[in-house]
Amino acid sequence: MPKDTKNCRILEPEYESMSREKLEALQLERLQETVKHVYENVPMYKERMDALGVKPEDIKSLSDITKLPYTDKPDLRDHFPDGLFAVPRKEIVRIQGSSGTTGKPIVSGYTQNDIDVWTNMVARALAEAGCTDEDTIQVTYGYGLFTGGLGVHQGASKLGATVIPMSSGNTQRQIMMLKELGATMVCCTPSYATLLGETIREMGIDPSELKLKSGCFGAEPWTSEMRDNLESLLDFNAFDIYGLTEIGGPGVAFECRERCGLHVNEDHVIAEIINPETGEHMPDGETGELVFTTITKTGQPMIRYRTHDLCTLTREKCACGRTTARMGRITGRSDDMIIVRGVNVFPSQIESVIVGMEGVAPHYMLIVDRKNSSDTLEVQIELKEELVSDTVSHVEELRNKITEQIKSVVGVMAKVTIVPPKTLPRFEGKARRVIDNRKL
Ligand code: DLL
Repeated sequence: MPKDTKNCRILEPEYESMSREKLEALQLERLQETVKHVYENVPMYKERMDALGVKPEDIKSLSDITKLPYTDKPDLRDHFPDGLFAVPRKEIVRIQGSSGTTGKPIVSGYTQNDIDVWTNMVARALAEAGCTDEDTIQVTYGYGLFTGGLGVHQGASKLGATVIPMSSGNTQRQIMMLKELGATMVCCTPSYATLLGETIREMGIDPSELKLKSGCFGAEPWTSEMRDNLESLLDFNAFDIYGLTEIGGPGVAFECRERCGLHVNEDHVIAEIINPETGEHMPDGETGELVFTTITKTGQPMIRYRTHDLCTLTREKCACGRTTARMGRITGRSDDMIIVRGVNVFPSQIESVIVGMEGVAPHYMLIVDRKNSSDTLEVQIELKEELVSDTVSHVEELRNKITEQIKSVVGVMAKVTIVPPKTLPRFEGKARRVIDNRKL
C-alpha cells in the first residue's frame, strides 16, 4: 500500500465500480456500435470482415469479439496518415503519434469526443493517485506528438489541479522548478523519475524540502524493485500508469492504492489476452499478449489491436471497490524479448535482480552479440559511488553474486561487467536498455 492514501479516490464510481453484469451489457452495446461504425467507414475493416464472412450484426455477445479481425502496427503504417480515420478529416481535432524512432510514425486521429474520453481516463488515474484541485503537478513527460505530456496535462486540468507543463529534459531546471513552485505531484517515465531522484540527492536536497507526495509513472516497463527504489529516493508514492497512442494514450489502465494490477478503463476498451504465436484467445490469469478494442473512440477506432505487451488479466473485484479488469504489470513486449542461446530473456528479469541490490546503482544495459556462432549476453551495471574505493576482491564478490542470481532467475550465463558510477546512459523519455549487435 502507498504510505498516504488520504486523497486516493474513485472518480466515477458509476462506471469504475458498476456491476460486471451492467458493465458487460454496456460493453456489448458500445462494441456493436463501434463495429458498425468501422464497417461502414473504414475500408480496411470492411474488407477484413468481409474476408472472414463477419457482418456487424453477427456480434451478438461479447465473446463474438473473437470473430473480428486483428489490427497490428503495420496496418497503421500501411494506412498512414489517415487511411484508418472513421470520420471526415474536419471532425478530427488532434493528431498524436508514437515515439517510435524508425520509419513512418504511428499516428492516431482524435475527435473532440475522443479527447474527452482520453482526458477522463487520465483524470481517473490521477484521482486514484490522490490528485485534487489543491495539487500542483509538474508534467515531465514530453509534450508534442507523444501522448504523455498533453495526456497528463488534460487529465490534471480536468481535476482542477495547477499544471506546470515542463515537458522532458533539463534535469537541473526540473529540480529548481520542483522546489520553487512546490509541485505535489510529478509525472514522467520511471527511469527519468529515478534520475530526478538521484540528482536531487546528489544536490544535497532532502526530499522533505520538496512537497512531492505522489506521481504517475509509465510509458515503459518497470519492476516493483524499481518502484521501491524510486519511492525511497523521493519519499513519496509512485503509481503505475499504462497506455499506448493507438488506443488513446496514457490512462488506458492505471494502478490503484491496492497495488495488485492496473485497472483497465473497461467502459472505453475491451481487453483480451491471446497467445502471441497462435493468436488464440487465452483464459484470465495466463500470461499472453494484451489486445484492445476501443468501444467509445470515434476518430480512429481500433478493433482487436495487438499491443505486443505481455501480461495477465484478472476480472476479480478489487479491494479498492473497482470492478474493472486488472492487468498485471507488463513483463515485457514480445518484440523486446531477446532470445539468448534459445532462452527467452526479458530486460525486466535482469532489472528485478539488480535494482535494490546493495552496492550497485539501478542502471543497466544489456548487450547481446554473437561470437563463434554462439550468442553472448553482457550485463553492464554501475557501481555505487560509495563502493568505488572498495577492494578489488569485494567488487569481484559482488560481480559473482550478480552473475549467479542472473543465472538462477533468467536461466542463462551472462558476462557481468561492473562499470564506474555515472557511465551508463540516462534517459529523459523511454529508456532503451538493450543493444542487440546480432541484427547489425
Ligand atoms: O507510452 C503512452 C503513455 C504515456 C503511457 C505516458 C503512460 C504514460 P506509446 O509511446 O505509444 O504510448 O507507447 C506505448 O509503451 O505498448 C508499452 O509497451 C509501453 N508502456 C506504456 N505504459 C507502460 C507501463 C505511451 N505502465 C507502449 N508499463 C506500450 C509498461 C508501458 N509498459
